[in-house]
Amino acid sequence: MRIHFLFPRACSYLTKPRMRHASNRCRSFHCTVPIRSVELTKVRYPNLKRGPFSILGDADVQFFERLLSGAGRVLADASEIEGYNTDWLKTCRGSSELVLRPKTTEEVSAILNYCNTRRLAVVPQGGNTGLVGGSVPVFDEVVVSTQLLNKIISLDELSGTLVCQSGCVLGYMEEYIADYNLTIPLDLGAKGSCHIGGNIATNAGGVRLLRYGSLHGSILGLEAVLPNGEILDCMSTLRKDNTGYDLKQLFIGSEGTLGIVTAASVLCPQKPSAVSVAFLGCESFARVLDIYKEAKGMLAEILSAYEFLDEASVAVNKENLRMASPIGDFPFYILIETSGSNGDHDEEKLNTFLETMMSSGLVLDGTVVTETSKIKDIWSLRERVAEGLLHDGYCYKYDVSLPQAKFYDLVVDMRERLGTSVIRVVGYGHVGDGNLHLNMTSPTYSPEVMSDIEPFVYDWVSKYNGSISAEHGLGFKKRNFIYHSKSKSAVSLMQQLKRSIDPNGIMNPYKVLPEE
Ligand code: FAD
Ligand code: 2HG
Ligand code: ZN
Repeated sequence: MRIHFLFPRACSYLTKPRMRHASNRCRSFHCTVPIRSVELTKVRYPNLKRGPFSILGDADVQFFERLLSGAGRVLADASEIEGYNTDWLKTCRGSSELVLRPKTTEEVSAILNYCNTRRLAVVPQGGNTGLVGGSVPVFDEVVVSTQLLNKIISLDELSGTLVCQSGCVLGYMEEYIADYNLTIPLDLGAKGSCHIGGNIATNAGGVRLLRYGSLHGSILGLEAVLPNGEILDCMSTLRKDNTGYDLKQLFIGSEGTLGIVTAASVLCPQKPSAVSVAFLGCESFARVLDIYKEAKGMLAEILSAYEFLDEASVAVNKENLRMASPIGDFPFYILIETSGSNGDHDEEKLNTFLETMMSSGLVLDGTVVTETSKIKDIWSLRERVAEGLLHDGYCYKYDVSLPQAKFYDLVVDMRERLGTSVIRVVGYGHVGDGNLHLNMTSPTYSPEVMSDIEPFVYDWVSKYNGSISAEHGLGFKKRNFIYHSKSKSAVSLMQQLKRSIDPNGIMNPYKVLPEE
């Protein structure tokens, strides 16, 4: 048994944000599937009917060209818009003929007002890193991209309140406020491309949720444009405000079905001055949980992330991304991050914890790093699995909440069920949040494999009172399984709300709510 205190080799960090500008296609990831070979969604789902929306005409395009003057604001050329039609996973492809790139809330308002009057369906799109097919058209919806809504509006250093437009790239925001010793309460592998508006619309979780809680707490206010073009001002910067219904919460996690978020105020915590990351190996998932319990007790207030990967996930890094693990081979790996304000204190605590874990035999091997570049290297082992899986071909992706004790049984059951019909079944995720990422891959999309996975996976999760979407949302792919996690009365109220806010149903149709 040994603990290394240095990370022996450098790993590339492809998800590094491209800074100081917010033009943001997801180029940092390498997917092997060419866009044009992605099957059109309307072909893959032949029973799905296009809604009663108008067909885009020349007069519509001319209207938008007058509204959004300047180059690159109205895209109608097929080669320019194919990236906007296809999701990050290369599993959904729409047939939109128009992408609009507004710069101001007023422009968004004029766009939605026009689309509503004309009954043109709309898909809001941020960084297009969503994993449930929510950010791309299903048929020919107009894409409204927030790429140019990318201005930081203000920062109150004392309270840590950052106000910005919704198209700011998360990684850019992080870098911007680091100069003020602040940090963003949200962090995820797609930070180099995803927008804060997309994060809000999906209520993204990520690897800091354990420390800072969800966006329902960190978003102090927001501005959204409703489907009829009306601007909803809920742009509070107050920590406490109990005046009436908290309407902003409706938009957090609404996945573009109720309106377009155009700006937000984000509560940014103090940037921790001391961060350490440990990467540990252990023999079973039961041990992952035992160690978690000990970490909560012994690391307490400095514990900021507790993530796990199984052996099959680390094999993805090795085989598909040529990344090496800094420790030997083990059935399970744990990534623990501590963050605090006193390096000596935190290091002492972490070392005592690790020594206890090693001498008790719970941890079999490990490495600890404190240098920023090495911390990033270790994090990339965890954050790049999603990217590595794409190199296999097609990825069947599930993101579930389960009681922690049952968590890994789903992976075991799925592996047994699918056998050799898939390339691999991997399990990793946010243990501290009870959020498992279960992924299967095959060389190409297989309807047979799909029917072995669904509805089995959803029934399994429902049986243990879990959620079929912990953090990625329902989007297009999971909407018809909403009843596995929500009651009839809850879905019915959601439908009523949707109808009252968007009576013509133009906002992101075919997403979130089930087919009626
Ligand atoms: P998009 O993908 O463009 O859109 C997502 C949804 O939000 C769509 O339904 C879209 O219509 C809607 N939307 C976008 N912008 C707006 C807006 N301004 N107003 C209204 N609706 C809008 N998710 C997690 O929760 N945790 C993770 O740890 C995590 N890690 C990821 C790692 C990788 C490598 C990748 C590729 C994705 C990951 N995701 C994760 C999923 C994804 O990054 C998040 O869902 C992210 O919040 C989406 O932001 P986006 O700007 O890319 O939104
Ligand atoms: C993560 O936590 C993301 O890395 C992506 O939520 C998970 O791709 C996945 O399964
Ligand atoms: Zn995740």
